[in-house]
Amino acid sequence: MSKKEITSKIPDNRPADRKRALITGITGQDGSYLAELLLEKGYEVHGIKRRASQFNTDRVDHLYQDPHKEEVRFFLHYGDMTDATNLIRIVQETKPHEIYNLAAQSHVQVSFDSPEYTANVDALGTLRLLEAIRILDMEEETRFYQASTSELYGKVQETPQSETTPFYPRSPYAAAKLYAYWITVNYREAYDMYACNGILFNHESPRRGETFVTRKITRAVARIKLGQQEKVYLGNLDAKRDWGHAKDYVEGMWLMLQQEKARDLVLATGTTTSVRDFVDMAFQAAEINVVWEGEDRDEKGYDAETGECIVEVDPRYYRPTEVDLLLGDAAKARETLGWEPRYDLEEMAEEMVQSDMTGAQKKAAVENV
Ligand code: NDP
Ligand code: GDR
Repeated sequence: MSKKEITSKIPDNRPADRKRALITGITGQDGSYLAELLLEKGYEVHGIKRRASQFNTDRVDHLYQDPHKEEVRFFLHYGDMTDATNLIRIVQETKPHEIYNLAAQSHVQVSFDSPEYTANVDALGTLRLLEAIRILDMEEETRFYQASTSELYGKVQETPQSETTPFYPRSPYAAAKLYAYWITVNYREAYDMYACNGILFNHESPRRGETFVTRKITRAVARIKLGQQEKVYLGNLDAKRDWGHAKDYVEGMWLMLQQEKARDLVLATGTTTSVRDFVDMAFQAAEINVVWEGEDRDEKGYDAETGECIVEVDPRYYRPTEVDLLLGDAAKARETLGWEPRYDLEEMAEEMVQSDMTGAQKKAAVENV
């Protein structure tokens, strides 16, 4: 056996006509749903995972296939968006027809603490991957999807926001994603690549990271309901977001790579909701009466009767510059892809609360053993 055969994880007997996809960020919320979707469609799916001191593949563990068996279609490769040679090797070995670049330091608030790292991963990481395709002469055979974001709109210029709305980034995260957006457009124009941006508005699910606001809220609802937590501290309750379900959005990503011509498209629900209203929705799903404190005490009916407070504003969660209002117009995606979101927000809030309730119960059961 040659050294090459030992280090490569990919069997050489794979069918040549099978579609191959490479997903960066496969261990994240969107990566895990996209991997499920592509496997269902018959793809061979390759994903990049980071080395960590503990297992970090929870979201895709159910997709794991024993590499010793025949007909394996799911592969994970160690890698990092900051490591160009590693990316080149993975692209070379996997020879993907489609690359979905979902890897990112994706937390807006964290990007104010780690701006340089965020730029390295989110902006330069995208460049590294595009260059890998070019260095390997794969421009004609490989299609590229870039996970762009409604954060690009930032400071409100107009609503609803569409493909023609000017960008005004309001965080190091958004500024890095702005570079990634334009370098994707530039590689499409300069090298005739099929490369496109999905400008996706916020999308959530039970798999959403625990520190994003919807999940932070639904997790707190579950823990408060079960008596494991007393209250939840939040930042700006007036921010409004166009929240959809991640399952709908990964389908849009796939559709964007199946068109005749690459184009940049907005995916959004067309409805916006404040953080405050999402709090109400989530607590209602668990039949808990919300009691507010802090800045909202007077205005929002602090419950003097019970005296309990379960939601409090803590300015430490305020951002140096905030994106006040996101509301997307996905008419172009509807028209060109036939894409429509299927989930509504209330339904999703309920699903998230239920899932967090199950998780909290399981954890309590384990701790009580
Ligand atoms: P997550 O934060 O859940 O997942 C991010 C993924 O990127 C994880 O797999 C993470 O790995 C990986 N990652 C982070 N840093 C690196 C690195 N240096 N090298 C390799 N991989 C890395 O994000 P989502 O799934 O929610 O979002 C997917 C993409 O879509 C992101 O690019 C995000 O910015 C963008 N986006 C998300 C929206 C949303 O509402 N969810 C809306 C618009 C855009 P690990 O698990 O090891 O941390
Ligand atoms: P966002 O998501 O910044 O829109 O980025 P997040 O859920 O972090 O914040 C949404 C809004 O809620 C306000 N907020 C809080 N946010 C957090 N995280 N924690 C709090 O306690 C809290 N209290 C109020 C925020 O100020 C903000 O206005 C997400 C990410 O997935 C990005 O990667 C993606 O590009 C965009 O969505 C579209």
